[in-house]
Amino acid sequence: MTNPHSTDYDAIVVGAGFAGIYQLYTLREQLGLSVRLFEKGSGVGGTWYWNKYPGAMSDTESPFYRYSFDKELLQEWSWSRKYIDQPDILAYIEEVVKRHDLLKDIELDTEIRSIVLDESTDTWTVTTAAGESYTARYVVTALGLLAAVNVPDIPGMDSFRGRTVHTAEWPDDLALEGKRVGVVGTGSTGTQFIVASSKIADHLTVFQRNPQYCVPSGNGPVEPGEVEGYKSRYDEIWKQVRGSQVAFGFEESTIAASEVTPEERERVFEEAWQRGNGFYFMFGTFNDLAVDLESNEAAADFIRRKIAQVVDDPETARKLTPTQAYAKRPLCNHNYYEVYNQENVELVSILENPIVEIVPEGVKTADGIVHELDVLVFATGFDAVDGNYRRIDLVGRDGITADQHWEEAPTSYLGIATTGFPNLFMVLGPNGPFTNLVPSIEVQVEFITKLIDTGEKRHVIVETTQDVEDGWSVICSDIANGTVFPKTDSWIFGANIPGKKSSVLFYMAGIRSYGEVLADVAANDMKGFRLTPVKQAVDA
Ligand code: FAD
Ligand code: NA7
Repeated sequence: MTNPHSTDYDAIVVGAGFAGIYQLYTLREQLGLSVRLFEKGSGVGGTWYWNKYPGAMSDTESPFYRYSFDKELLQEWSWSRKYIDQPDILAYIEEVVKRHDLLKDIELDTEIRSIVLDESTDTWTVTTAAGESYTARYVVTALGLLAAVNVPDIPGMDSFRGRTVHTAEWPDDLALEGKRVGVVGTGSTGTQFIVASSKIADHLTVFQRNPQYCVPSGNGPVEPGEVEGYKSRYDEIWKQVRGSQVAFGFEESTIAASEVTPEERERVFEEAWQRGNGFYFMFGTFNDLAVDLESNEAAADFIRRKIAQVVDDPETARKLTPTQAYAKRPLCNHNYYEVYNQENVELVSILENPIVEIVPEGVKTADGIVHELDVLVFATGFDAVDGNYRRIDLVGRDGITADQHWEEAPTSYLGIATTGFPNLFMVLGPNGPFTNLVPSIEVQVEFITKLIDTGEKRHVIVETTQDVEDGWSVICSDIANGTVFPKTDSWIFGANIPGKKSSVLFYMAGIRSYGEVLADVAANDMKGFRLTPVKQAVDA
């Protein structure tokens, strides 16, 4: 141990999803630090531990939704469908934990309530919900960017006689067979749930606020030899992924929709529709759908026409058809619009006919109808990015809390560090990369490991400063404002939570550009980080 101050652990990690697990691994195995990871769930897996709703799956294609660091596991672990379902992702994460013997350093069922800096010793005290406190010189928060659940406040919620559940808190004992189910929300989660539950439930009522664009996923069994093909190419695959923009394993298009004929646009969109995948549709077809409103409208128009073709009832098709720009996180699903041709599925537009209250029998809408239900599901998303940070007492220099520091907006340097919080690093903090997330998690964890290694080897405290953080915020805002994404309200800007100030929450220039920034920081003596000598312990 290089620091004269004695602490319980060198480093504490909070959160046992993809991010925290890899961080525990690198700090322990590469730096040889003593590390404790605290996780409030009863198991590891993060997102994939909590989200057990019917239909829960990744919409990143299977080969690319996994770690790259364990080369042996890449060869051993197989998959049978184009996309991996939640149980398989969870089993995969559990296998990683098992084979690297990580569980011995993980404390499950332990919610962290506060993380407080002691400036006299530059150490952090981390306190659990049970009131136990631990100290460490470094803290890595891997709290999840889509993990703090958002449940709307609707009058009469408590009066409902059936069961109410948020998709990210799906209980093991809730079966939908033979039930009348209602679902509020038609985002990525909602559409997955709708497709799956429409096959199980007796009757499904979908309460849709803003309709979204959804393209086919192309899901299905893998072709013979497909998995082996990927396995033989993993080195080049990860190089391509980290050298791309959205890290989804395909080459982004270099052709602008604005530069080709309408016929060519139609051909390319149709090909992408047949291929499947939301990010592919937005970034693999043309390079300007996310930055040029006219090109974006061409894609939107194509999807609208598909909805009209697929959905039999014109009134249902009208309600399902978005009019806004195609500018939220792109969705994909297998046979989503087809579901609305089923007799047991009913669509209620709560934009036109709002929910007024929940009553014992179900959901009452403004037209006076009570939609009778046994189960009411909220697929209403998350207080994204900073949500979990606001739910703990995170106190840095001068007693300033993260909440106070982020009063105007959650900000950071590189999505990793924020001013006044020395030796505390975030994975997927505010203004980190907007991509397929496991590759970006790996990039960030590896960089945080370098920062901590710098602290250890040079006996310095590592922290960022306000001017540097402000500079990164400007870069992120400029990039985001050059895209079409601010044209709609969504969690990408924190605009889905009532009362939350809308702000830029992501670095939208892609993983390649992000990696280049990190490489430049590292090559220039950790540019943007202040490195100050560790204080000597009073009684050392
Ligand atoms: P998480 O997996 O969210 O883990 C955070 C952990 O921190 C949780 O286990 C939580 O319990 C714990 N925690 C939080 N606060 C505390 C506390 N105070 N004390 C103790 N523990 C705490 N991303 C993609 O790239 N592709 C996809 O296809 C995709 N699909 C998704 C589908 C769903 C339904 C959801 C919800 C998300 C999806 N995501 C997807 C995003 C996904 O969250 C990330 O890909 C990734 O799993 C995030 O890993 P993480 O470790 O950063 O966070
Ligand atoms: P999203 O994308 O935030 O979607 C939430 C959905 O819930 C969306 O349709 C919302 O409608 C709807 N919603 C939210 N609040 C309300 C209220 N108060 N009333 C009615 N409807 C509401 O969350 P997801 O979980 O689907 O996806 C988030 C990410 O996690 C996703 O990218 C995946 O990676 C997993 P709105 O559009 O706001 O009108």
